[in-house]
Amino acid sequence: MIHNNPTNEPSKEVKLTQNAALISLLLLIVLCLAWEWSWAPLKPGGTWLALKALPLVFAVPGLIKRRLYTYRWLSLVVWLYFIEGVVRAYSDVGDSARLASLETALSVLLFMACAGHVRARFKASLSPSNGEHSSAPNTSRELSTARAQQLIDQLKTILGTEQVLTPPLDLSAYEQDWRKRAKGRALCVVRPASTEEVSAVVKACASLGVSIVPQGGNTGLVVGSIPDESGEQVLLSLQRMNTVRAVHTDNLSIEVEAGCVLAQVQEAALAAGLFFPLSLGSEGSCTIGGNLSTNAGGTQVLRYGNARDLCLGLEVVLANGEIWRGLSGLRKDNTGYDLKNLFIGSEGTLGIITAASLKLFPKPKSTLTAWAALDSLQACVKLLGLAHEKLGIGLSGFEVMNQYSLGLVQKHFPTLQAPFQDYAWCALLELSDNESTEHAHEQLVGLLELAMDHGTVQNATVADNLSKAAQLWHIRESITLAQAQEGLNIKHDISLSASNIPTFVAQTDRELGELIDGVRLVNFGHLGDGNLHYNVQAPERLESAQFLRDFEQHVNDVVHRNVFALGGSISAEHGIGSLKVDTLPHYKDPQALSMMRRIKDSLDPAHTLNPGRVIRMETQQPH
Ligand code: FAD
Ligand code: 2HG
Ligand code: ZN
Repeated sequence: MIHNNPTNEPSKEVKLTQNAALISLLLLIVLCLAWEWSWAPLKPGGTWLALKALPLVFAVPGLIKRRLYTYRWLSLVVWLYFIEGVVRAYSDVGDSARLASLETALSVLLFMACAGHVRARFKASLSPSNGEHSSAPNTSRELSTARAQQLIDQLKTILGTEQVLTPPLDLSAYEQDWRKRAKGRALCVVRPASTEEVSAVVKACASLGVSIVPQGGNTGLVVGSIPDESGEQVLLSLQRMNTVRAVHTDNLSIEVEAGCVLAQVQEAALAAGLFFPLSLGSEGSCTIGGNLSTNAGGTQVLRYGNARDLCLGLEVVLANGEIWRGLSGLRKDNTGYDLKNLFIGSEGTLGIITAASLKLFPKPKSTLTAWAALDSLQACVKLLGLAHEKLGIGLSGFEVMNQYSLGLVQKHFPTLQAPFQDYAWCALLELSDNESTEHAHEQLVGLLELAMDHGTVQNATVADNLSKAAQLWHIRESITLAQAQEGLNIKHDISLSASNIPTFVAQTDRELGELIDGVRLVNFGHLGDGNLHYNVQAPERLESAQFLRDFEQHVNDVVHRNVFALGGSISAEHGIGSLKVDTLPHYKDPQALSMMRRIKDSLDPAHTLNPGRVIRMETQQPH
């Protein structure tokens, strides 16, 4: 969006042409009235002349307020006065002919003043601002077009022409979200390659009040990384900032640029004999900047924490283009507020992360994966408790999937067949052991045997090699893709105490079953973190877009109300984006929202960083 800059002062040329236009317009009005008075008082011709003055009178406030369309409209209309004046000057006699000549002259003057004014405003809008306020007030769509072109030219100077992508190039890869829930339109896509370039881009945009949407891998699930539909936002892709700056083996840390793909960071750690535990189904395309901006979770949170817990420091470009270099890499630093944590999870609304210092870990000696079949979600919670008790810190992953979600995977990816069919729920357990594979095996098998003896687990298997383990994880990670193949759907990423999840599911399944005949519930997630993806697919009889139109709001209301009643959160790991921005105020503490607004106001006072995401400010109304 292009925002007005209230401090813009008009240039001398703009003022001069405005004065000339106003004077000639007022004289023209006086002339029409005088003409009526002296030549054709109260006669039909005179009445026409008085009516002629009326549109001119209406134009006065428009000229005073410098409305561009009034100038354009007037500069065309006065041609009628000019032609009429010429005709009368030659055909009339006496006073009437003299007044007609005067009308012709004033019309020419007014036309020139209006045309000059439009030109002066256009020129002013194109003048380079270099961080200073431009001389033209940005009060109209016409002007924003000129400013947009000015900005694109400036961005090309900063980045080189080939790194500023504009229509008619196909920008849909940047403009369409992963879930195909929304498509925006960017003014342009910029692809900076360094922190300094990001800073220069942000400064150029800030000087014109143009908003920026940062984008990493564009795998976000809440529509936060694409532009809105205005065609006035700059999409800033971090993908070219993909250097691993350093691996500090002694300090168990790594410094990477924000556009590094998550898998690239994992590989760099492994190449140094270490381990970076963040792991998501999208790790082949999501970026570390996106992971930090969404505070991503994934499948290892149980043991290692989410993206926030893995971050030691950040480098950030602020909304005014200043650079905060906070990459200390220190594990302890109590010198005031923890600034990095403001940016983590802020979804690009407070600053643009350009680099990060991250924690690495010793690689576990052995990692074993098991698949268990269970009768109920309650049994899954019981197994989780037992796994904590028996495996202790070794438990690094505990995922659950309902039968329907596994059926969808099998339908769309027939080679991905789950080990057991016909069970209401399955659990995927991972043990990371620092002694040996034998030790890990003994522990995991011991746990599963005990759980089967208790009747908690119905059936189970332990993957006896890495490729079998990878295959089990592949099944789990493919649910999102299978759901996408099945059609548009409603996602929920809820957070509850793990022990409350069965109550939530039982209640919500019942309510949705009553609301929507044949509704399909695709439930899976990170039970070990109390994080369930309670996803809702259209009944087979309904077309998915129609289903969303008819039911999305009702479904969301039921799910969110039940989560709220159990003291949970409506977003555990995916964030708020624009999909949940208008839901958040219903479920978040008003005091917390007020503090969030104050933080946003102080770090991004012009609200130009990813506006309309996470939290609405007063200037950002829903479309
Ligand atoms: P984008 O989608 O590009 O951006 C996400 C948000 O961050 C946007 O608001 C954007 O403006 C902002 N942003 C991006 N980069 C920056 C930056 N450098 N500075 C400031 N702001 C920035 N998420 C999980 O948490 N856990 C999962 O298990 C998980 N699994 C997934 C599986 C699949 C198949 C898919 C498609 C997605 C999954 N996700 C998961 C969601 C998504 O991958 C994560 O949210 C991820 O962290 C987004 O990273 P990205 O680089 O794609 O960010
Ligand atoms: C996962 O856990 C991701 O696989 C995606 O968070 C969840 O598709 C989803 O709803
Ligand atoms: Zn998840």
